This record gives sequence, structure tokens and C-alpha cells, in this order.
Amino acid sequence: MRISRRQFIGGTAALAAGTGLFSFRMLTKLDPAAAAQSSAEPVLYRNVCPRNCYDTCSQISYVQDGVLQRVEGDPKQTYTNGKLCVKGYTYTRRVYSPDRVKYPMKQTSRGSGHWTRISWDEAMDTIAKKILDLKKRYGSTLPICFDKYSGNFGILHYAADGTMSSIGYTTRALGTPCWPAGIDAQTYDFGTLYSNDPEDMGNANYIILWGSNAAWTAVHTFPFINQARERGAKVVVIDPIVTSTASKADLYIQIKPSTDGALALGMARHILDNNWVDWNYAHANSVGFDEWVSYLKNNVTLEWAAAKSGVPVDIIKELAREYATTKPASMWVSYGMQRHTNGGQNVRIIDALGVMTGNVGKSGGGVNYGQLETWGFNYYAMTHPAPNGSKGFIGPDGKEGDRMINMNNFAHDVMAQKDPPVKMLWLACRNPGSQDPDTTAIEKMFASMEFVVSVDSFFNKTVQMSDIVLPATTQFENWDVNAGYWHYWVGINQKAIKPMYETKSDLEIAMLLSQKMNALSSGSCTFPTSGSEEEWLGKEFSPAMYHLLGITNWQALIDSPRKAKMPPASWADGKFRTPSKKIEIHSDLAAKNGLPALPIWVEEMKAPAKYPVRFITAHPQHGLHSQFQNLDWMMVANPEPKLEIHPNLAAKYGIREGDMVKVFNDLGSVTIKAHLTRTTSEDVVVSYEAWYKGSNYDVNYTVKAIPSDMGKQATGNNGLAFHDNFVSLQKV
Ligand SMILES: Nc1nc2c(c(=O)[nH]1)N[C@H]1C(S)=C(S)[C@@H](COP(=O)(O)OP(=O)(O)OC[C@H]3O[C@@H](n4cnc5c(=O)[nH]c(N)nc54)[C@H](O)[C@@H]3O)O[C@H]1N2
Ligand SMILES: Nc1nc2c(c(=O)[nH]1)N[C@H]1C(S)=C(S)[C@@H](COP(=O)(O)OP(=O)(O)OC[C@H]3O[C@@H](n4cnc5c(=O)[nH]c(N)nc54)[C@H](O)[C@@H]3O)O[C@H]1N2
Ligand code: SF4
Ligand SMILES: [Mo]
Repeated sequence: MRISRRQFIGGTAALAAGTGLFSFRMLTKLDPAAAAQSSAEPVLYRNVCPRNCYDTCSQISYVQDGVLQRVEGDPKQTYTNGKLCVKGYTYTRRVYSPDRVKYPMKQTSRGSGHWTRISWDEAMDTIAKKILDLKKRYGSTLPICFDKYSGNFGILHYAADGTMSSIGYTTRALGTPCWPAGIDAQTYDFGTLYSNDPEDMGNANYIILWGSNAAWTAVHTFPFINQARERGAKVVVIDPIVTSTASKADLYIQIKPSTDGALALGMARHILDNNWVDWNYAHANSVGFDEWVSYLKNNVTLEWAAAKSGVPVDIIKELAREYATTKPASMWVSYGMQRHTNGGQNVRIIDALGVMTGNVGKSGGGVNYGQLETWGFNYYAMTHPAPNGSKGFIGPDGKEGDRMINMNNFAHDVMAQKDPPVKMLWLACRNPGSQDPDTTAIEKMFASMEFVVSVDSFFNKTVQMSDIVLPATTQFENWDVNAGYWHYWVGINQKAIKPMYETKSDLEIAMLLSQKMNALSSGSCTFPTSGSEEEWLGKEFSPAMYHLLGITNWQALIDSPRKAKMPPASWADGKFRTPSKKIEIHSDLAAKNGLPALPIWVEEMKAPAKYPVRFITAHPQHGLHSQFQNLDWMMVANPEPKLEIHPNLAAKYGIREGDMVKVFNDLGSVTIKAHLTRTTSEDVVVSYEAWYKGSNYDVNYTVKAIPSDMGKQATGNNGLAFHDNFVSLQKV
């Protein structure tokens, strides 16, 4: 059935009510008839925004005569609720951007900007021969290093990982820069990462957004926060910066960075002193609670907490009373606040606050951070055996396999590898040139490579440092299935238009490379050489996944995204996944890993005398890291980066509005235009991370690869203390 846009909008209520009056035209293949036929009415497809974003929006794309006309939010997915963010509405500009990587290209010499178009066959031939050459020279494929992170979180895009597994054992970037310290904190406390349905935040009577800039980074949660607020809930934002989110709060608390644990301990002490503790919940569900209570009594005072955090005693008292006595109270601990050397420990202290007040396991409550319950796919595209006879790296456990290096110290770790050294890089869904700390080291590392392949849609900084770039499709040009790490929905992503130019998905690239590898050397690659994307998609669904979603075949997702059948409150059943099966306020596992067993205070990192100003480089509104900001509409909305600086601090350095400022430390520098504002404090400057088209702006020239305290347990490596970054300023 073909649906016109008018009918569709008119049918929104019916769709949402599930009357089935309007069903989407299901195209299991690109329908040549639809593409060829000139039609007045658009054909609608279901897509999912695959970016590394809390919201993982379900989208409806409107295609007319094979052209993507517009993209909207899917009204059937109640978290997306028919709306997108500012970035989501620019997708047509991404698909049809003249700056896209259109064909396979080679660059001679690397970094010269001298690109020539080559055929897919030549590209694959060059790459396959290089892989085989390295394998012959070093006796294994370990000199090949793979780095993929969050450009596209679609399940079929794990084929990029599969490309590597299927050629042999390789060197792999392991970890995540996003959220590892907090994941470990929640793993020590609750056994894994599992939060309430964000739609359940509407049931809260009190909400603390702890370091979350949701108004930019998770816009679709805001309607639920507002729902709660309309019912009378108070919303508190704790952040060193008066963000857009803070401007919407009933109470904004400007905290000194990295001291959230001190504030939470002060609150805990006040809750204890007033006996607002939910003793029944804490004693029945946790271990080590009384030990922590003794710590609070013996070590924590409100005056200490106030001095540490910069939050006055009266405010700590008010916050503690309101949080402990207004049930249910929801806390959202975001990723920004754990990017510190004590970030994980601070999350553990906040978790303990939730436990002490009995807010865990309750609808409208929770200490919410993220979830992976909806990610139980087969990962068929990702997992392929190494070819027979492959030689791997012998790990500490004596097992042969890939050689894992730290994604969060990538440049250093790549260069440190010996026997064999890393000689070739394969980058997909990843832009370390812009996103990794210590950009100078990244540049040096790229320069030391024999061969670099990147797969991307734009000529970003990483591509500029590559020998060959392979052009990637967008989500409108390939099939996929996507889950979110915040909401509970899973959606199918249909191929809505023919791939532009000669672009291919990471899955198609994997199949193509396998064909070439096997043609050159039979048995050298185990990746299947054929299969339609729909066939691949079908293989990703397990019976458990179907059960969770209440469907029997994946095609059902074309009719509507599905929400996992899980209770709205995580941990409602009280079955925690820790070794003791209880909440571990005292965690032996943490102690075994060299961390405090209890959620106690750990000192924050202090500014060195030479670099007294903290430089916070948080996530931008108009971009998702290095994506979107390069599009023409975004360049209009947000034409240049700026350095947010308090007038008093600016005065100290003789800086006025609009001056160019060199922000520097012993690692490097970045020059940015000053914007004087009281939204930041007198010892913190702010500029939002990522890549600006045609500019060398990159905050990561100043950011050291300082590890956060946690992450290794659940994600393989500790996170990054991005916000423990200290600089000095100079007017230029
Ligand atoms: N528009 C947009 N959305 C995004 C992204 C994006 O780049 N752009 N990125 C996505 C990704 S990958 C991620 S990981 C998430 C991140 O989502 P968020 O965690 O919401 O975002 P951040 O910008 O990393 O940090 C949020 C806030 O943490 C504050 N902060 C820093 N240090 C501290 C501290 O010590 N204590 C407290 N209380 N606050 C602190 C910062 O001032 C900032 O305002 O967002 C996702 N969504
Ligand atoms: N200073 C500072 N640095 C930070 C942070 C910070 O707060 N401050 N935050 C960190 C965080 S939380 C994160 S998550 C990282 C993000 O680091 P990355 O995951 O590297 O970030 P992106 O900019 O999203 O880059 C992904 C690349 O994937 C490409 N891509 C998109 N779709 C596809 C596809 O289908 N196939 C292929 N092959 N490529 C595709 C995009 O064009 C883009 O170039 O940055 C980190 N860096
Ligand atoms: S970037 Fe995030 S909020 Fe925006 S459309 Fe994509 S998933 Fe939705
Ligand atoms: Mo992230």
C-alpha cells in the first residue's frame, strides 16, 4: 500500500493506536518499479538513526522517484514519538552532500590531498595483496590493526569486525571512550548495566540529572521529564556548566568538576542523620551497607562535602531531604560526569544513595545509566573463524587469539607493539584523527604506518591520513537492525534508496574483500562471499530476541518497531547479577581490582600550577562527535567553534569577546574565538568537541590520554578522563 504524506499524518493517531489502518509498504528489496515510476506520492520506509546517541530514533523516510525527500520521527515508536533532533532532520543533506566519499579513492602520497578515483576491483586487489604480503612477511595477520567504534551501531555493521576475524588474528582496539567507568561502577554494584525504561521517568516525583546535558545529548527523554514535571516533580541539574539542560531545571547546582562523590556523600550523611534511610530495602537487598554507614559517620561531614564540591551546606541539605523524602525519585547519571580519574568511584557513591533511599527497583526511580538487555543478537556478521593455520597472539590466559590493545590509548599502544609491529590500519565507523586524545600522537602513529585503509562517508581527518578510502553507505542505502542503549526499542532499518554513487555498506565490503582474498589465495578469508542483506539480517535474530520483542519473524519489525517486553523498572525483581546476588555496597571484586571495596571518597585530580584552567570538551549540540557539523545546514546554524570563558577569567588574560585565544598545555594547543559568558565558572573554559569543516579545530590536541579509574572489568579497558584536562590561555 502506498501512503501519501497527508494520509500518513492524518493517520498518525490511528497508527499509534495500533488499528493497523495504515501499514507501511514493505519493500524487501529496492523495488525497481517504485524507483522507475514517477509518482506524486512518496513511498515511506522505516529507518533507524544508527549514531552513537542515547535516542537511537526510529525514523520514517519519504522517498519519491527514488529520491529521499525528507526524514521524520516514527510515531509508532513511543520514545521517538514522531520527532527527531536538529541533526536527524538534516539527513537529506548528508545523503546528498557533495562532499561525500563517492568512489573508492587512493591518495598519493598519504596526507597530500591528492586523491584519484579507482575501481572497487583495484581497491580490493590492493588491500588484499597488502594483507597477504604482511601475512607472508610476519607469519600472521597481527600487523594489521582494526579500530571501529561508534560511527554506526547497526548490528550488520559489525561485519566490519567480521572482516578482520575472517582474515586471521589481528590487533584490535578494545574498549569504549563513552561510558566504561560508569559501567564498571554499576557492574560492581548491581552486577551489570541495566536501567529503568527512560519513558518511565515520567512516573518520577523527583528527578536529578547528574551531569547530563540531555537537552542536547538525549532530547527525546525530555518529554518524559516534562511529563513528571507537569505532575509536580522537581528537576535538579548538577553540572559545572550552566548547560541548556540546566537552564530548564528547577534547581541548578554548579558543582566543582570531579567532586560529585563528595556531594553525594554529604547528602548521604544528612539522610543518615535524619533517619530518612530505607533500612528495610538496604538490608534486604545489599551487602556491606552497615560498613558504609560507619564510614559515613566517621569520615563525612557536610562542611567537608561543601568545601570539596563547592555546593553550600544548605543546598546539600535541601537536595538530600528532597531526594530522600520524595518517592519515587529518579537519578540519571550521565557519561560526562564519569570522564574523570575518580569518575567510576563517584558513580558508585551515587548508586549507594539510590540504594539507601530505596529508589532502586522502583518505577519512577532508579540510578539510571544505560542498558544492554536488548542487544542479544547472534552477531553472525561479526563472528567468523580465523582461516586454518592462522597464527595468533598468546594471551595471558595461554589462549591464542587477537592481540588486544587499548582503544583509549590507541596511538601509544599501536606504536608500542613489537613482534610483530603494527604495519597496517583498517578503520571503519571511527575517526580517531578527531576523536582520540593526543592528536599529535595520533598523527605520528598514522605517519608510521605502511598502509592505511578507512571506510567512511566523508573526507574527515582520519581519511586524510589514509592511503585508500572506501565509500560507505548511509542508513538509507542499506538494511540493518538497531537497538538502543537507553530506551527499550528495537527497529528495522530498510533500504530506502539505491546506494549513491559507488557506496557500499561495511557488510558488502566484507563480502567483496573475501571474494578477492580467496581469488588470490584460496582459503585466506572465511567471510561468506554472498548473501543478500535481508538474508544476513535474518541470521542476526535469536529465538530469545524474538521472544523479548514478542514477534516470530524480523519482517514484523517493518510494520512497527517493537519494545522489549521488560518491566519499566530495572531490578524490580531484586535479582542482582553480582557474585553475592545482592547489591554490593561492599564489592570484593572492586577490591580485587585494586579499587576501594566501598563507595568512599577518592581524591579528584588537581590543576597543575602551570595550567590552572580546566578545559571541558563536552559533546556538541549540532554534531554527533565529528558527524553532521560538516553539513551545509549545520554550518549555517553553527558556523564556528567558540571558547566559553567567564568574564573574570577572560579579564585575567586580557581577553575580550571575539578575540582569538590559544588554549594550550605541554601537549599541544588549539586556537578558538572567545565568547564571554557566565554559564561557566572562573576556572573552567568550555569548547565542544569535534571536527569543523575546512578548519583545523580539534580540542584533542590538548587532551591527554589519562585513564579514568574504572572500565577494565566490563569493557576490557579503563575509560578516559577527558575532562581532567588542564590548560593555560593566551590571547593571539
Ligand atoms: N548532540 C549530541 N548528542 C550526543 C552526542 C554528541 O556528540 N552530540 N554524543 C553521544 C555520546 S557518544 C555520548 S557518550 C553521550 C554523552 O552524553 P552526556 O553525558 O549528556 O554528554 P557530555 O557532553 O559528555 O557530558 C554532559 C555534561 O557532563 C558535565 N560534566 C563534566 N564533568 C562533570 C563532573 O565532574 N560532574 C558533573 N556533575 N558533570 C560534569 C559537562 O559539563 C556536560 O555538560 O551523548 C550522546 N549524544
Ligand atoms: N575531547 C573529547 N573527545 C572525545 C569525547 C569528549 O567528550 N571529549 N568523547 C568521546 C566519546 S564519548 C566518543 S563515543 C568518541 C566517538 O568517536 P568516534 O566513534 O570515532 O566518533 P564519530 O565522530 O561518530 O566518528 C565515526 C565515523 O564513522 C563514520 N561512519 C558513519 N557511518 C558509517 C558507516 O556506516 N560505515 C563506516 N565505515 N563509517 C561510518 C562517520 O562518518 C565518522 O567519520 O569520541 C570521544 N572523544
Ligand atoms: S542523533 Fe540521536 S536524537 Fe538525533 S535523530 Fe539520531 S538518534 Fe535521534
Ligand atoms: Mo560516547
